[in-house]
Amino acid sequence: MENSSQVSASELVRDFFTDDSDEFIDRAVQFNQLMMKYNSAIREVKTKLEILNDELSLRGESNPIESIQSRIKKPISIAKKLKKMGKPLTVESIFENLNDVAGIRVICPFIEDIYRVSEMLEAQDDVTVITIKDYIKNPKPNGYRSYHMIVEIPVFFSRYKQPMRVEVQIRTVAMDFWASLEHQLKYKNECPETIQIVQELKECADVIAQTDEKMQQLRHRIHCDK
Ligand code: 0O2
Repeated sequence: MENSSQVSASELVRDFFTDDSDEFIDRAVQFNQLMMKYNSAIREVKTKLEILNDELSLRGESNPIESIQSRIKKPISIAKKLKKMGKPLTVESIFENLNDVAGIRVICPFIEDIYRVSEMLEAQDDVTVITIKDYIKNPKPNGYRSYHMIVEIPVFFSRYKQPMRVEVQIRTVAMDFWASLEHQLKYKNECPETIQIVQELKECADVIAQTDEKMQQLRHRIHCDK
């Protein structure tokens, strides 16, 4: 039995949460709902990719996908990006202005697998390609290579469907190895070594590009392809 001197949970909540906190909770709920939608979109695109990989494998063709990773952008990174863009920090603004809250990284063995995967994804009825950035044909000056797609897919909820955008980065094992190390530079303070490191990373990127090409040629020769 509740002691009359004890404050009930509902009273405590009522006293603790002011009008301001109602708004805070409302926004937090909206933010969580949006992140749930991005998570659902990731699951849909990931499943599509896994099905394609399984199907090709059953047909006796080599798997074009080595592995798939995914992530939801962290709130701090979302806030930094919106601030940099000069956009408001609201749930509506996240949905309208950011294309990479939901991110999928697809790692392929060979360069030709990257284009095969992207074509198969693009060919699906419910996938709309919003943008493509081909940093393999047009590498960044620092040597970064990868194939980026922003795709939109409808996600079905209990009472409605919503088109959600997902960033898909497709790259070879070697490109991924390079990008992972290079990405660490972003979080390091400049030091006297930085210029030299940037130059050596560019050299590594060039070696990796040649190696990716060579491995693909060798694969063709092993399978006696024309
Ligand atoms: P994080 O921490 O990986 O999320 P946009 O997203 O189109 O508004 P941008 O930068 O024009 O902005 O898009 P782009 O060029 O397609 O790059 C998006 C993502 O690709 C980056 O996300 C990185 O993950 C990756 N990327 C692009 N350039 C480089 C690079 O030079 N080195 C490495 N290691 N990764 C790169 P974020 O949000 O910058 O970072």
